Amino acid sequence: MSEWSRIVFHVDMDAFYASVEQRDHPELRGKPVIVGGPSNRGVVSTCSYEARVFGVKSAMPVMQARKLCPQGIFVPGRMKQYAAVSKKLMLLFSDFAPDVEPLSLDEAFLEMTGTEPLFGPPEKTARVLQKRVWDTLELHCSVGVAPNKYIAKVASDLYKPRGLTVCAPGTERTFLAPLPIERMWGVGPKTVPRFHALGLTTLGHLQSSSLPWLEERLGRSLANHVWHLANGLDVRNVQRSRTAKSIGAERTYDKDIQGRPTIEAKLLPLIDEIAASLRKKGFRSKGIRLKVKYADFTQVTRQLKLLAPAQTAHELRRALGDLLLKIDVKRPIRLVGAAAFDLIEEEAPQQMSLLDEGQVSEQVSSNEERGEDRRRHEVLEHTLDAVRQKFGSATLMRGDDLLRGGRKKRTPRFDD
Ligand code: TTP
Ligand code: MG
Repeated sequence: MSEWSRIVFHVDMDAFYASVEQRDHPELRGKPVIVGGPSNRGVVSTCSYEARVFGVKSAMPVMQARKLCPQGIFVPGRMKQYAAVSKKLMLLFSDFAPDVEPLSLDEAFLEMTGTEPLFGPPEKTARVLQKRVWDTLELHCSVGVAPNKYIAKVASDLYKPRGLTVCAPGTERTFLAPLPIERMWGVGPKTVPRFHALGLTTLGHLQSSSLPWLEERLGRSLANHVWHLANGLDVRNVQRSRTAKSIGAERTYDKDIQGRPTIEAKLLPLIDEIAASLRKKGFRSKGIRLKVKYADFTQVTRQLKLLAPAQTAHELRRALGDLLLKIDVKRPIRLVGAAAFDLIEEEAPQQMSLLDEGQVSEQVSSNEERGEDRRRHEVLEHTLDAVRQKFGSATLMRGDDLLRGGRKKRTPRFDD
């Protein structure tokens, strides 16, 4: 059996913005590339490792970087491109891990616990991941492999670029002991002197201090934080990506459709799909969007903010019913789509919001009535999810689905 009861990867791209520039502009490869504002007044975002040997660093004024590295090639940043690369990167990570927690554009935690039977030992998997990142994106990354998030994050940064650093279970304290106090999470340049004044310059010093002694000198909260981490104790979970911005569904039809009843009928299964996906992923949506592409390929979208964050088909249907009033349903339509956006995690406290500007006026009704109605439908639809999961999706149909099957002529309506 494996010695690893928990495996966390932290992956961080090497000289991210600068490497993307070198990748996209081959003439920059092997050169000291400094990404920063176009004027001398800006600061350096990052620089290639070739520029780092001159002492150039992130957040340094461009003026200073020019002095340190006169031969440096200064390029303005292209945020859109970095964001696009980041998206591909995070997608690639999700091939390896069920839970990916992005920390910024170029770094993420991957929960790798339980992946050994599939991928083999974590060190080997980390190498495969590095190779996959290179083969797919032509970029290098460094990986930290550890039994928890804190150590994984420290590890990925230790031997850059192209580093692979493993801290095996049972070696946490010896791994951390020699590291300087600056490696502690949450200890910035302003706090470092407080530790130094107490003679604490390494994580090992924290390990050999007693918790009450630290609490007395640093306060309870900071003392507990640093003592636990220095001893390699970190139980925080990798939080699944919150990058989902919207959940949508759309269909293109062989024959154009038109008229409100037909469009409503076509929207119903899409709404069910979106609502089920919201519940499955643990989101509520604060906005809903309707998209229609007409036969002549012109596209119209209409959206509104919801009175309260929603995750039932019932609520989405009402909102989309309001949005349908805002489009021309008489013109032939080739595509209909809907999307829930502005997503929040399910646990987030729910508040009845006041109407936002631009909200459809028909939504105004008694908040209390709506709240009760919403809760009833949530319970109902969650129950349907559970029954469907257990007995299959054909087990339960809404009344309108049954009607559709039974009496062909009747078209289901949103207000059924
Ligand atoms: P980092 O991962 O901190 O830096 P890096 O990827 O450039 O270099 P390495 O990890 O190999 O040390 O940050 C990721 C990107 O975030 C970086 O490419 C540019 C941007 N960034 C800034 O814009 N300003 C900053 O002060 C820092 C630190 C980063
Ligand atoms: Mg980086």
